[in-house]
Amino acid sequence: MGTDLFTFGEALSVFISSDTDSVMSATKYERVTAGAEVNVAVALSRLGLKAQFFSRFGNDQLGSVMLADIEAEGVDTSLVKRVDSFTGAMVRNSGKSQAVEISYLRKGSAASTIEPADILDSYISSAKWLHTTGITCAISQSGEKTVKHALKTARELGVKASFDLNIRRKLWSESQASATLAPIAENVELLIGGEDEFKVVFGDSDAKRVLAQMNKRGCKIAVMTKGDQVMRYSIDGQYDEITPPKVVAVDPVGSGDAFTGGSIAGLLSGLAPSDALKQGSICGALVASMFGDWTGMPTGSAGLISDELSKKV
Ligand code: KDG
Repeated sequence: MGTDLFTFGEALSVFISSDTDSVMSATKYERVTAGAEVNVAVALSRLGLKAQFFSRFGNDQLGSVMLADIEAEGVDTSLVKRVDSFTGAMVRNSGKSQAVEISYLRKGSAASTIEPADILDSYISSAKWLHTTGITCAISQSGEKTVKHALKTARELGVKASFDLNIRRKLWSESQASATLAPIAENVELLIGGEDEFKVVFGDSDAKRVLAQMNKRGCKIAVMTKGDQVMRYSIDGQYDEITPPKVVAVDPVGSGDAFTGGSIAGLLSGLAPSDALKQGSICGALVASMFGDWTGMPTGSAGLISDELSKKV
């Protein structure tokens, strides 16, 4: 049976300090499951589409509980491999009273051993859309090779793909990110990056200029986000902007993935690209208004949020 989305990457257990807003003083933590690609898979599933997530998880309890969390969201994890390693994690403060500071426990993790042979052509050919990110390129060389392999396969098979630059500065330097990601960020249906990420990868944060350049590189829909501020985009050379809905932002982590997931779902459901991006921006704002990477992600059907919700937000 086919799926709407196939995506892969590293899922993490995120430990968020709950008694104080600093890892330096906290003694209590809440654990949630997250990770950029799995967040996108959950977004599509919440909107009533079929999403399949692949990764390598360790043979450990964290791996088991995270898989249970992802499956509880209706995401298909049947292709996942369990390997003799540990499942990655991230520790952070809540960000209620100060900036979010993160630490990773992921170098050498199970997911960092993902390799091209893990992604069979049939995983991609049975999907309508492939989503990948720069994070998988940063976690290991085999991760980078796997992203390149999957995007190439999608192109050969005529499956639409998206790529989110998603630079994680704790995983690699800006010069490494630029050298690796610039050649990958081309010929995809949807390219997403933050203003600062375009600056790092392409040396240019002038939205009109750099987004037009992305269209010329074969990225049909190129989007430049800037947190909760105006989002700039260019579709086949046509530049425009969207002002995201205003919400009380509680936890912005995960909102970019909700934007991406909401936009992909809209595109798959047949919305015009600008309307799909508007739906994405509503999803992103709602996720930022609640704690956790996907807690605030709205539900919907056939890839669409309800009319009521889109009018209300
Ligand atoms: O996009 C949200 C992610 O940043 C978060 O879930 C953790 O995947 C993550 C990462 O690599 O930082």
